[in-house]
Amino acid sequence: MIPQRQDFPNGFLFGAATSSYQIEGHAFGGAGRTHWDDFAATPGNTAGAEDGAVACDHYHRWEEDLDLVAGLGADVYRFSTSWARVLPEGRGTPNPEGLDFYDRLVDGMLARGLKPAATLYHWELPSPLADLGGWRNRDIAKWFAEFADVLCARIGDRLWSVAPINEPWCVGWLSHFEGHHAPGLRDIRATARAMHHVLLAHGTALQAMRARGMENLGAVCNFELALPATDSPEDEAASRRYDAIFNRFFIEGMTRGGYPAEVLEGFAPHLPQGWEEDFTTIGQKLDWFGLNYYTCKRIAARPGPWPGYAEVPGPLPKTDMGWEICPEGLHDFLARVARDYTGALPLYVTENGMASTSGVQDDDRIAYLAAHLAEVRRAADEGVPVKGYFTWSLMDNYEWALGYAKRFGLVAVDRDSQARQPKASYHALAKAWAR
Ligand code: IFM
Repeated sequence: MIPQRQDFPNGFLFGAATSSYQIEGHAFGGAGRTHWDDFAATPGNTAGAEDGAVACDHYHRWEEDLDLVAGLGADVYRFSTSWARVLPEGRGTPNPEGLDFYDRLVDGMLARGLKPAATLYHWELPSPLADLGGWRNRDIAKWFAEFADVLCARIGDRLWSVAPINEPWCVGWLSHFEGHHAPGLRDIRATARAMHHVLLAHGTALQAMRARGMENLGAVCNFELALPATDSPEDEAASRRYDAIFNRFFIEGMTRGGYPAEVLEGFAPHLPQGWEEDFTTIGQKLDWFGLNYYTCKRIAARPGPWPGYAEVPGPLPKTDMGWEICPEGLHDFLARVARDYTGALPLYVTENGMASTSGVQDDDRIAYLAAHLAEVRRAADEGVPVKGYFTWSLMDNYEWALGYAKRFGLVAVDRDSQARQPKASYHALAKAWAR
């Protein structure tokens, strides 16, 4: 059974999360081209060459979608804003339709009693900025702060919280080292620069928002429990390297003013000149910290160049992503982040959920959510300052390189008619979150 609202500390917030490119329909409303449009248009990069041109048509159906969030009993709705919808060229003249859209959306949340929790960037880089090197170009920190300023001049007065960038690991490593996400590079120098510039842009955007007097500004990183495939010293060292790249690089940049030695082993020759001087900007004050958590990974040593590891299959039941279901990892990360990095700062689980093929009778998703919420509750009971939980995702949507086949939603979306149908998990959460 899903733990109930009353099982959590007073004032604990529940919500659902989505992102702009995954649901809005980027062909609508004068949005500019993004590097995801380019990536998807290149054969072999996304399942069925699918892209976010139409997605869930949220651009036109946002009122119905916000009604669904409200019907869930949610307190807060985590959404993201598309840089290319607001600034089609990435810089310069804003798209009035784009700003109007986010203005309506935020007012729509407030009208339904939902707190708007914005993420400024959830991966749709404007193509004209990609042409200039995208995240490899240090100037992106300036461009991103300009975007933050233009957007927040319009809606910043009504946002409950803001995080500049969703999952820096995906923006940096997954997209520039593994090549699975746009821009699809496999290049260590590009990766080192992108990962550093993501943090720099996080800092400049926070500065721009603070200059506007905005509050409740945070950061959202993803975490994966790294487990050595065997107890050999080689596998243990490999899993420490995985942990340092995935789980430590970004949070240590933000909170400790440096990078883990295990990452510098590979990155030192490739980081941009003067990177050590950037931590004053990167280490801006945070009001909260968000953790996205889905799974654990088994890591084995592999011969070859740094980082010298490979993921190997583990024994636990898996979601439709092939990800092992490992709920205690969520508890462990909440406790670890508070203990090692953020102390008394409020923590939020900003994403957690599963892809499933079970359609609207998604008992597997109910079990997944129940198990993970129980771990959040365990952490809260132990005194970890976790203050809220968002599930990913409100509705089935564009799962990036995997297209529309991977279904994370509490609400099913018919790909032809765009009809929304709440699943059993939606009803179960609505019952658990009732006030
Ligand atoms: O769909 C993604 C989301 O965009 C970022 N976090 C993980 C989700 C599931 O893969």
